[in-house]
Amino acid sequence: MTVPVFAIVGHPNKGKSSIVSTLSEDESVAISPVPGTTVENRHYPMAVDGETLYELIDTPGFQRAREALAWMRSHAASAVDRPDTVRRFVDEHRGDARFDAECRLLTPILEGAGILYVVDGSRPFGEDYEAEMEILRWTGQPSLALINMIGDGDYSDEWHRALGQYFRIVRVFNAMKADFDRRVQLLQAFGEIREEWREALEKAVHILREEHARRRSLAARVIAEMLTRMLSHVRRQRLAPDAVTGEVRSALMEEYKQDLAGMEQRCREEVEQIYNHHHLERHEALVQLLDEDLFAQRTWVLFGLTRRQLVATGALGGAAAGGVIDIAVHGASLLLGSGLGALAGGVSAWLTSDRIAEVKVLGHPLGGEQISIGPLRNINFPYVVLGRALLHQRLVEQRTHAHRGPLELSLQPVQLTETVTRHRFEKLFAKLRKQDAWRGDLVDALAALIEQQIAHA
Ligand SMILES: Nc1nc2c(ncn2[C@@H]2O[C@H](COP(=O)(O)OP(=O)(O)O)[C@@H](O)[C@H]2O)c(=O)[nH]1
Ligand SMILES: [Mg+2]
Repeated sequence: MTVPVFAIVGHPNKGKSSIVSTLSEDESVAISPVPGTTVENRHYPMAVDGETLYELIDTPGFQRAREALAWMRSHAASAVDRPDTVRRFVDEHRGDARFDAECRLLTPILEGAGILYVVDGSRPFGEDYEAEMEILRWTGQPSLALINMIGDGDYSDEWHRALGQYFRIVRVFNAMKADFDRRVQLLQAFGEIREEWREALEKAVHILREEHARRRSLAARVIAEMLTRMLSHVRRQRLAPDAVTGEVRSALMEEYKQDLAGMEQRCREEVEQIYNHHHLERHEALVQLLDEDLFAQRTWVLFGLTRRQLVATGALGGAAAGGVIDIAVHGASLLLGSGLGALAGGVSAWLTSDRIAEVKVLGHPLGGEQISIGPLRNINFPYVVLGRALLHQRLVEQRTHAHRGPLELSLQPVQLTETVTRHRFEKLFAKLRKQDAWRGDLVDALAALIEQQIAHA
């Protein structure tokens, strides 16, 4: 099957490279507010598992369309002659600096690439564009027009009318915001412009859909593995005979927290890789919420469960069974039947970020003592981490590769809204807290639950 190839053409600075970047999922495409940034044709294949589904060619923008058209008009004998006249134009002006852009962008089209003509629908239509569209029509190649909305204005109606005279298919496509479904719709439209590409593009859509689901499943697994690792994390340190226990203990607790924060960072990187985002900037003002310290109170208020939710989840019951409640202090009142109120009060210390895991002083196998922190006992912690991970996954999935700069936090934090769901998670968290060795079945179950959450978001 021949791989469909599309040349993205248009005026300078109308978002051509942005569209190429989004459709090829390639963040290396040069995008810039400076016109003339793209000076050479570049080929960007969209490949899944090594198989190229389609290829996009980023081209420089038209520079002298009117002059070029004037030349062609004066050299074409009849309409039949038009594609050959364009060819002659390119042949005769190769190496002529004046028509460098025109020659470059027309070459792949004359070699059989489909045309994607890009305009900015936030700016008015102007006569300059007519020469560009006319030249493209002269090539006789199948074509489609895309209206990219860069600014706030909306001239899409007049653009639709103008483009409709030259292109059979005209679509509005926002390179920056296009979600997965939009991209798929566009590929389907590509399939309409040339019959022999239809099959290849239908197949591409099918593969991309599968890939979309596969990525969600992979991301869910990465998140599940991170949570599992966190829940069973332990750090130990031998106490020197003259050490001040309190100091060693706070230093070790700092390290323990850093371990957890590091696991979260690695999880994010892995999720970003899954979505072909290899150089995503995350450490900027807009990411505040995600980059804010995992243990900051604000983070916990936003992502963690409330005490009421935790009670409804059954987490507190599980906590009591897991020995989280200090029985020596609170056990008595429990036995005296003061009920859930007292239970919740006793557990409250474990709901906030400053009580993460149990700290014990134990004998060291080689003599003396050691401090041990972990495994993780905090009931709310996995929900905080899960909420942050789900939000991050969603932002990364929705982000087009044309989007440069830091991740933007335009969404509400993700919370598990249904009690039933929280209950399911809680059961797994409880089991994971108790596991002595890595239990694949629990990780699988957790990954499946997370995948459901991602799908329902
Ligand atoms: N807000 C917004 N800006 C865009 C969009 N598409 C492109 N731009 C910006 O417009 C400028 C030119 O984009 P680029 O893709 O390099 O255009 P090209 O010269 O046609 O290849 C860059 O600053 C882009 O960030 C869009 O859909 N929305
Ligand atoms: Mg460009």
